Amino acid sequence: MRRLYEIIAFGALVLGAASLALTVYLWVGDWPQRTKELVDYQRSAAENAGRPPEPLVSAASTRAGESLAGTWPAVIDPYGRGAIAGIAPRDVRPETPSDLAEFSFDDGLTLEVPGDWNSQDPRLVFYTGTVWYKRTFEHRMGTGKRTYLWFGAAHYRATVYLNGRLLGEHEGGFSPFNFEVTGRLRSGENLLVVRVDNDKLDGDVPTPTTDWLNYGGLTRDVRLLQVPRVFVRTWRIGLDPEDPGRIVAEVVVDGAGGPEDVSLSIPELGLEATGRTNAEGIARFAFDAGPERWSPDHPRLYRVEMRTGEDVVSDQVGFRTVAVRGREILLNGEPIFLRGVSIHDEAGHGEGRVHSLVQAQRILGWARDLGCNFVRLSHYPHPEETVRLAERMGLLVWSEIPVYWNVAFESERTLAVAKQQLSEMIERDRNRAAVIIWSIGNETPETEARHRFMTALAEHTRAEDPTRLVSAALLTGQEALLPFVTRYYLPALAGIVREVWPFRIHDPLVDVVDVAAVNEYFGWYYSGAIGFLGPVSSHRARRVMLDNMHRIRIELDAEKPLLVSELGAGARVGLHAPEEELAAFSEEYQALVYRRQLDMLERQEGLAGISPWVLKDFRSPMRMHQSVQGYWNLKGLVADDGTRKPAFAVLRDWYLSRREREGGA
Ligand code: GCB
Repeated sequence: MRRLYEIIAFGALVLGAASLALTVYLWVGDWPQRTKELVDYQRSAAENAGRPPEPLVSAASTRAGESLAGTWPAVIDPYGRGAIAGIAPRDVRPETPSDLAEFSFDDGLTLEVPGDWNSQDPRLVFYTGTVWYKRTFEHRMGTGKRTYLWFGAAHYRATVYLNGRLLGEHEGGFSPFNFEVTGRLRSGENLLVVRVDNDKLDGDVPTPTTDWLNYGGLTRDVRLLQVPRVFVRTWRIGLDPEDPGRIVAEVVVDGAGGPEDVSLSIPELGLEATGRTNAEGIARFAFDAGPERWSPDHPRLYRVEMRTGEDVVSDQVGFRTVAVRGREILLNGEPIFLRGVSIHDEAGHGEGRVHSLVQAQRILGWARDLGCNFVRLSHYPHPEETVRLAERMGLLVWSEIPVYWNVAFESERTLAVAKQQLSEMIERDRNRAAVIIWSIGNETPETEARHRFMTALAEHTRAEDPTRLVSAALLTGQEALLPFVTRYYLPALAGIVREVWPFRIHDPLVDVVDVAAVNEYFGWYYSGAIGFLGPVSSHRARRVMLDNMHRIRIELDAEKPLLVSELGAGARVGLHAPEEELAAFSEEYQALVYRRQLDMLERQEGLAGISPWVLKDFRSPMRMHQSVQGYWNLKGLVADDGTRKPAFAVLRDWYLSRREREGGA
């Protein structure tokens, strides 16, 4: 018996020693290179799975560093298999003819970065899933510097690998994010691999179903940023909402061991001050100042310069106030009517998502020609360049997160994802004077869970930025439509026409927001549906609606500014029919709808502005009438190639006459 114990004890000892030796070998052993890489990869995958990016470095395009834009080898991976054994992340290649490889970046697809993948390869037009991107770059170690790997946006999930190791992940397709890579770069060649997955789940923001194309990829620039050890990471600067005779600023310093001196100057105003960071790394400033106000008439920007230690960074900042008073929106204390248009982030000319200044100029140039002083950048944050350009052009901006239609309102995770997207949008654009409205969503159907969710988002927005207005584009659901149809529209179809047709919005979200924004489609869906389902012909249903549209009044339960955030009709360029035919998708019908809608809105009380749907036709898999729509939503005032439809001139004339009446740009 004793002998048996001895044998067991000895066996256990040998086993223990062997495992210890193996462990030591695994950590520090002289592995064959390939095995070591695999172990390093596996270790990083275990350690960094789900690791979020570091806090955002502001104004990345103004920072020293280099853009990694260019042509990147890429692999389409519909089943998401490339991560097995780190094959794709490590760019494993066969070394001998006998090596079996079932993945390779070489001699296959390449994609331009920045750019969505859908517009670059016919196989990817409607693709949903994973694409692997690869980029190698040379790096020379700078001493005393920190390096960040910055992405303008990756849609929808990005998993980032540097030199065969997982760095971390980011969820949300429209905001910038960055990983600090100081100490992780090699001198010489570095390997960057990014897995981008545009497959969305029901709990994501947005959900898989949207009325726009699910553009995937590294849609915005990718950069390496170099900053000193201690640097100005972000700032907020603007007029004090409590006392607009003062400019207040907060500068956030990263990497400081203790208090740091920070100076802030606005040379054109002769202002300069030095402050010290507090325990959170924040230095605060306040100046008595009377800068020229930023407005659409006068989009004045001032250069603001911030310094700490070796770091100098500057921004172009406009100063203005925005507030509501009763049913008015006030800009710099004066009521302003928002002559707007809704815009999707598409460049036109078949170029997919906007990723250059030239493209942003094209799109915003059309809005400018339309006579706009306002753009609704729907339904998600557009590129930073677009917002900055709008600011230089004097266009006010509505910026939105993609809480679109029916997201998982009951889910805590979904709320967290939506809040993160809000925070990232606000963090990026909080110093843009042009942005006056943060929108927390679009057409969310009224339920209690949705109300809790949206209320939490509104509170979150105000906590992050108390200086702007909060809104959400409301869905005119059954509560508004049913009484309208049964009391006014159906009787009119039967020949009983009432003088005024109230359209009352009861949505409790109106109480939560600062500006009540309503999407309405009297000239398109509402009359179209009656004609389709009801006892009258579509032609008659449309005729009666159009002839009575001037009677419609949108009513709110609250004394708040009303913005008609969508209205419109579809038209295909080249599709003509006499106006009396009321032919869906004809250019004439769209123009008629605009005329009647504007006639109605001219009489609307408490109207603070409009942003019709939509500036340009845009790709949408929901639009399946193949010979007419061909997977495009055709409600644009211009076609994708910029051809103007007659409705463009209708809206422009109205805007120009309003501008004349109201004054201003
Ligand atoms: C809406 C949505 C927008 C759609 C539009 C349409 O109400 O907000 O995203 O594209 O209607 O064309 O139906």
